Amino acid sequence: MALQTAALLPATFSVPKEGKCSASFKDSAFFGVSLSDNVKADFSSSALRCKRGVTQRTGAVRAQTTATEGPATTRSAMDGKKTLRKGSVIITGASSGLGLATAKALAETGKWHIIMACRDFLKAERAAKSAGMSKENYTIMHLDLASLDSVRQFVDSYKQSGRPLDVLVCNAAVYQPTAKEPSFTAEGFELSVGTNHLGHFLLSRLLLDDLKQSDYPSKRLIIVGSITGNTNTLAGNVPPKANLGDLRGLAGGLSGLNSSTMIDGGEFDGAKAYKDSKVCNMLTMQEFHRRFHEETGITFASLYPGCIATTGLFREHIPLFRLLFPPFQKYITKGFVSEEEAGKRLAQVVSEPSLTKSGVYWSWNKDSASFENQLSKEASNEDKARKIWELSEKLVGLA
Ligand code: NDP
Ligand code: PMR
Repeated sequence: MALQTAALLPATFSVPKEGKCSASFKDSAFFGVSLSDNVKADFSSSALRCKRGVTQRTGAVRAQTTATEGPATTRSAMDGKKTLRKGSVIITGASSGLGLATAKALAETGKWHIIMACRDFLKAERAAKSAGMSKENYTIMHLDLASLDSVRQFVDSYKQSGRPLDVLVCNAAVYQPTAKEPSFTAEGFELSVGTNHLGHFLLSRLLLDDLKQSDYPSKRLIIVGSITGNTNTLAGNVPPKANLGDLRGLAGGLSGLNSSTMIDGGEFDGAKAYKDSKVCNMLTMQEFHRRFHEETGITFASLYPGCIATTGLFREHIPLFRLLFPPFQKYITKGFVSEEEAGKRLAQVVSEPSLTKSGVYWSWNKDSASFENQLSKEASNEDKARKIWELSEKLVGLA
């Protein structure tokens, strides 16, 4: 297998020490660009494409019955000891991959009630069942991040449920590497940035007050990031690279009408749009930290959980990629992690008392120990973070 996958590596690339990158790529045979451009043409019909305006799933908003919970600690009548109530955590996109594995890991502790915020209610229900999660540990609520109306409805339903909010995990994402044409959210934003960044931006802004009010010992807002948005790594230098430019496309609304569908104003590229959205996720986490950490005590964090090469994220990639990507990551880059391991990592960021530092981008070394990682220049640019915040506020109707 190692031999097979070795043949997929680009003809030349240099790996600097500790993966810090100044890599050069030439003639990348499969995982890079040249071959995949040819193969893309053959397989693109298998991609699940949404056309403009039809991304919003129909289906009524449904929520299981929820119970109001009391203060974070109650004194037991028997022995006078303080006991901590179950924490309430919302996880977006908990119907598969990292979100599901995290929900499962937290449910197994018995210390958390997980609100699975998902666009496909039945898929989420089946996923929770097959993961062996018991009913009393989770609630499924409908959320389609590709519709700002749906985000607002979700927030209203959550507030009405009377449940406290202790941790919010912005995990859901879409990745459209083979798309030749852009698709759009209900409001007409390019789908990847619209879902991964703008949907989550509105969600977290609207739920910030609920987090603020939580009396849980540690309240957290976690936005999942990725190595591929960080150009200070080898993975982040695989073309197309993330680059937000001067944000002219974002300022124009990413609609493709009077502006580009890409944040930097360039030609549509689905893989780049995803990586750009991850940069927005990591910048948003830092902007939250600067604006609200001191005042609210909320821990804001992001992370790269490892390369979980088996998840549904790659569902729109060509079949050959899906076949070879897991062994490539396992045996060549050694960046592979199982869904279970990645779920445990994100569960640590949710609940570990040692991971309360705010403004941090967590990663794990090969012994699975967490460490504070360095973000690329662009993914830590304060000026860009502030501008993205302000432009995003306008796009989602908060300013
Ligand atoms: P999956 O595709 O398995 O999970 C993505 C989840 O997002 C699914 O539950 C999906 O729902 C949900 N989702 C997609 N669109 C929407 C929407 N419009 N509204 C609500 N939910 C939506 O991928 P992963 O588990 O791999 O990805 C999870 C996170 O991990 C992402 O943020 C990704 O960027 C990040 N990540 C992944 C890495 C990897 O190697 N896989 C590496 C680094 C970061 P549905 O089930 O209905 O499709
Ligand atoms: Mg990458 C240490 C090397 C490393 C790591 C950790 C990843 C993670 N990747 C690495 C290296 C390489 N990748 C190299 C050398 C190549 C060229 C052969 C390569 C290619 C590649 C492709 C085509 N890698 C990819 C793709 C994708 O389509 C994935 C992507 O970019 O999705 C946005 C991907 C990924 N590589 C990773 C990770 C974690 C991904 C999934 C990205 C994410 O979720 O952000």
